[in-house]
Amino acid sequence: MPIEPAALADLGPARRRALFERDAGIDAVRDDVRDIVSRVREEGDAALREFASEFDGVEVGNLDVSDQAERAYDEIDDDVRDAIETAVENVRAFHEAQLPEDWTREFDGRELGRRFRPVERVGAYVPGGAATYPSSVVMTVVPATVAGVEQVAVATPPAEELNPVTLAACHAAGADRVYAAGGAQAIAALAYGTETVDRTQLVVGPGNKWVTAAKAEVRGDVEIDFLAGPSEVCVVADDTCTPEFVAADLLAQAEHDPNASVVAVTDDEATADAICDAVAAGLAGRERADVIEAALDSDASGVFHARSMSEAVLFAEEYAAEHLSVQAADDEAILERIDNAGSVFLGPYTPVAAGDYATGTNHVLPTNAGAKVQGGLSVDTFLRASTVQRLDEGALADLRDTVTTLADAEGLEAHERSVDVRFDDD
Ligand code: HSO
Ligand code: ZN
Repeated sequence: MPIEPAALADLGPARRRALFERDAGIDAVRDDVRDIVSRVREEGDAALREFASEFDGVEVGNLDVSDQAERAYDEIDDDVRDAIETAVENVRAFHEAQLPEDWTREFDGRELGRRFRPVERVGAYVPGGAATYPSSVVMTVVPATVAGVEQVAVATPPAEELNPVTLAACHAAGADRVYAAGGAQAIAALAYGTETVDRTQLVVGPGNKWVTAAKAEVRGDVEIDFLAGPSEVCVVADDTCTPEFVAADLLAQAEHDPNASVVAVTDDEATADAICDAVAAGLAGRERADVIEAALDSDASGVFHARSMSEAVLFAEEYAAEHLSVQAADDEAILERIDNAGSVFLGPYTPVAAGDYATGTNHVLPTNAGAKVQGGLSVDTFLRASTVQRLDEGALADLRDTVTTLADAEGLEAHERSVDVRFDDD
């Protein structure tokens, strides 16, 4: 179906809901996912094997395939290995720059500080199946190792023959374990452990609606990064954009998943028409045209024209996309006015795909408007901050009245006493 431009002003409430309260099909699979998660919890490896046979059509022998990673690394094509290494290097450099330093400062005689320590055991989900995602290995494992995580496990869907590039990326990025487990069942295994899969403390990574629903299900029993479901992009463009570039970025994210959401918004009607034409022209000949068409067909996707750039910006802000691309003359000024975005791509030569693979920024980002409250995967995801304090006698004396008064107000007399006992006058 050809994609038609629509005026933002004409969008009815149902369409606005589909755009702004999109859930990428996650709600609809929650019940099924709950069953899968509890089966893995109860039956462990046996459930993983059964689901592999049912969903992936694979009879899995060994669930732990860690020993295949190094061999795959040695055997893949040199150019692919080099590309993985470049991506690892760029992602490592950007994430090393994020490493916080422990600090201590004096606040009116009180010595206060923060120190950062890595989580010990992390599980990273790496999608597979219809498409394979060695890049997601890099995006999850490298930041974890930069943070100093001791044990990083990767789970990726089983296959008759596991994708060698994904395995090689596990080795290059420094994964300690690799499991052949996919979908909701893999998330359950990482969250609760099985005979083969070590229980982890934090589960991260992108996934389809089942994986994302499973992360929502196990949240609470295990820490998760955030919900990183099917891909999204919002392009804000003006009449200086190259419509073919905008269309190419929409088609690229649409090819991830039939539940992907892709939108472009512009203040110029002719530009909206040109983007639609370029989408139609660009669709022809795409290998994954069926997936792309399904994504374009969604009510959460579309090409829109606004009456002004201010209206376009308000739309983008409300949409809160996983990826925001600004292809307009005054991109910095537009960026200045948008707070809600997982990762921002400025200018005509910054396709989202560059960040997907190799600029160094992370491609595991919040979807479904999660960007309103959350940033993407980073070194911080894998660190916890403790606070530290030391008072000398004088500093405690300065604070004595405040603490004892508040303790008294709360009726906690032993708290009061624990301060007073330290003074001779008591
Ligand atoms: N755009 C996806 C990441 C990805 N793209 C992986 C290509 N490979 C979600 O940010
Ligand atoms: Zn992508």
